[in-house]
Amino acid sequence: MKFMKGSLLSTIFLLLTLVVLNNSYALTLSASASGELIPGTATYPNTVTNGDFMITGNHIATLVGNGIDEYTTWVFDFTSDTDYGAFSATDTLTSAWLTLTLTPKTGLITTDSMRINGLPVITDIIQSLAVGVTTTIEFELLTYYTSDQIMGEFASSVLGEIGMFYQDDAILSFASLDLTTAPVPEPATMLLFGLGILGLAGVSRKNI
Ligand SMILES: [Ca+2]
Ligand SMILES: [Ca+2]
Repeated sequence: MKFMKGSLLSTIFLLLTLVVLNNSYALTLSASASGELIPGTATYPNTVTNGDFMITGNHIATLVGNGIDEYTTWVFDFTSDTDYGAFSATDTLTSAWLTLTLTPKTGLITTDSMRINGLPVITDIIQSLAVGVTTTIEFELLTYYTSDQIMGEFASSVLGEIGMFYQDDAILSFASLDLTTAPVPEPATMLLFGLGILGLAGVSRKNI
């Protein structure tokens, strides 16, 4: 009975250790884009390149780069993250944390929206921002999209890149996205687990 108790405690300890080890394998990939608070301007159909952001106008609002009635696109490129090689598009995301610094330029910010390319628009956290004030907002994209939706864009077109779209009454000067995947058992952890079991078996044999 005494041995049984010891063995049980060892097993619990081993399992707890594995939980801790597993958690340490959660991966976060980060990508960012940045540009000037006041970009250059152009006349439609010309576009404005503002650092990592591309600004496009339209045939009605032909002044491009003033932050009024225009589209901003950019790409989050995760391929240069040092953990990119260990990251798999088939993993499940536990977080997709977006940070956006933007300056609304007209009262029509109340109709603005953003999205990951091909996914539904996000509007609620943008539309009440103050005009003329540079604001940084941060939020969890998993509130709006599923892990599969985000990873679908991550894997489609160019692997490791997520295309973004914003319209239409603000200048974007910074954006970043941190993708965190669920921890998964690694071969090293499984080996440790196997050794642990062997160790327990050894202890029990000695005690018998
Ligand atoms: Ca414009
Ligand atoms: Ca608008």
